[in-house]
Amino acid sequence: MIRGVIFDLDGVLVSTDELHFEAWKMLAVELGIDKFTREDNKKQKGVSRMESLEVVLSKGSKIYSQEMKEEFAERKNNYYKKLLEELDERAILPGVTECLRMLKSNGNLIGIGSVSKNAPLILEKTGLIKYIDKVSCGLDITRSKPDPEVFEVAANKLGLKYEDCLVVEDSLAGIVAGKAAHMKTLGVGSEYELLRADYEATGLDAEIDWKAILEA
Ligand code: B16
Ligand code: MG
Repeated sequence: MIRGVIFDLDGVLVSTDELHFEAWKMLAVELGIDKFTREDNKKQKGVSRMESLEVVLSKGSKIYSQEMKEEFAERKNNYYKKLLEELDERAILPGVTECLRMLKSNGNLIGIGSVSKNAPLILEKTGLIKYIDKVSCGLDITRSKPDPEVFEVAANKLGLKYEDCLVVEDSLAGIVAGKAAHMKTLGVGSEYELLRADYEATGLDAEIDWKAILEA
């Protein structure tokens, strides 16, 4: 029986994955890297800021010091935060609000499991925070997905056993992390068929048999 649902944020509840791509693209251009594409961006889903930077740098040929890499990551985050200034409820993906309301009225606890350090800001700006019982994000963890830490922290904060939680994710790293935490997984998004989750859907606006998932 599922008692808590732990949602990834970027790409599941909000469309901020597009803004991440724009900000990384700006940095790539500045570094003279013109081969960074949307296909590369898929590898950045659910992984930490520094790991995402490595994906960008792997498309160029220069070697940089740790200090320079930290400056690049900070620069990208500043671009990203600038883009987040415009963020509001319009960034909430289709079906999300209805889904969160349904889970609340069903008595389920709702958590966030995001490796983003900007997760609290995004939840505030979109107004989604009012549906969320506990947030586990990049500020709470030392290891990013596919390590299960972010979901374990979420379940611990919710006071739930791991096996009583469902993880909703759009990235392979996130599904692997959810399984490693011994949680059930629902894969959503355009690549859901590649995620090998326990359940799958094109998005939270799709036909999902929540009764069967929650009572399994
Ligand atoms: P930040 P999620 C992840 O969020 C993104 O998918 C990933 O692309 C990003 O690198 C990571 O957050 C770190 O984000 O730079 O804001 O700390 O999908 O786990 O909600
Ligand atoms: Mg995601």
